[in-house]
Amino acid sequence: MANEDDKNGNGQLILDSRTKTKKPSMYKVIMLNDDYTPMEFVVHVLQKFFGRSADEATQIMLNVHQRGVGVCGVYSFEIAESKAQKTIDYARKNDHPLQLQLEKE
Ligand code: TYC
Repeated sequence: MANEDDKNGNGQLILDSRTKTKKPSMYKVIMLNDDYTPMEFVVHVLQKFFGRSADEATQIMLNVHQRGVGVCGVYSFEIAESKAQKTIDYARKNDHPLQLQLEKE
């Protein structure tokens, strides 16, 4: 709370220069390759849960397929966790083993 010590001669509030505001950490949602999830399903979830266009989703899916991992997107922790969990739940409901992980930036 501000008190008289926090004000200058004109009664204006002086903000403490030591007061630090930290930006929230960002998290990558990483998608892992597997041998069973169909390519079309991966493209579909990248569009449905990560707002990717058909072209972007196809490119990300092919990267994961060829290199083993790929980035679906970067979000605050809560959003990243929610998107990863919804995607995994949806994959399980459709009997696919698709796996995702969070990685702090
Ligand atoms: N490797 C899978 C296949 O050949 C496709 C795939 C791509 C699966 C990306 C998972 O995260 C993944 N059907």
